[in-house]
Amino acid sequence: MDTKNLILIGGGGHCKSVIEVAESAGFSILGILDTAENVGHKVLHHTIIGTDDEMINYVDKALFVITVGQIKDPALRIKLQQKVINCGGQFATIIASTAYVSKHSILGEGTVIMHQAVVNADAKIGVGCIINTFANIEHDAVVGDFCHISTGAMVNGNCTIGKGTFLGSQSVMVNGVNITEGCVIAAGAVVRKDIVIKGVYSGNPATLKIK
Ligand code: JB2
Repeated sequence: MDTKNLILIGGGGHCKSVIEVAESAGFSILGILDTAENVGHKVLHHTIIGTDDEMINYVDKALFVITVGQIKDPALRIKLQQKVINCGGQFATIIASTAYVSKHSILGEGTVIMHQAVVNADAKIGVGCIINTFANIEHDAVVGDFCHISTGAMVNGNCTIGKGTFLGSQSVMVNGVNITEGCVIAAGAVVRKDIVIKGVYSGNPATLKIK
């Protein structure tokens, strides 16, 4: 198998951003899988070549990446990642040409580091994460599986983020704070102390809005 070939799962807005990233990193996109009504449509210069039922046809030809995005809830990304695994598929881990990723950091499979993001020394990023454009993951931070760290978010040194949490654009975690699993942190929120109850948080300091 040519590990520079990719099949993208999901052909919406997030897929466009991942195409930019993947091509900058030297990958070739064989095609996109989406829902039946979208087969044959184009996403930028690439074609939706089939549905998820056709994953099996590509396991020995390409690596996969989930390009359905994630605002709030990672359930669909988790389901699709599992479907790829069940077919025997393998995932690409993609780093944009303009991102900086420390050689002392660890990235999980299927994670995409978007343009201009930074992952600093000894940071650990789980599987299936989106580290979006201009996000900053500082030294020793730990990001759980299937998190989306949105555009321009700041995860400072020694922070930890539980599985499936969404960190909104330009939100900030001050040094060393922890956020539990499955939270939604609104754009611009400033997390100043540990968040231990799953929920939706916003403001500065970030406070619980919805449990
Ligand atoms: O089960 C599915 C499935 N369900 C929806 N399998 C596959 N392969 N694809 C699926 N989709 C497809 O995901 C939809 O048909 C559609 O083409 C795509 C979702 O596109 P949309 O543009 O609505 O959202 P997105 O997930 O690509 O992007 C969201 O998240 C990003 C992080 C948007 O909110 C973006 O603005 C955001 N940057």
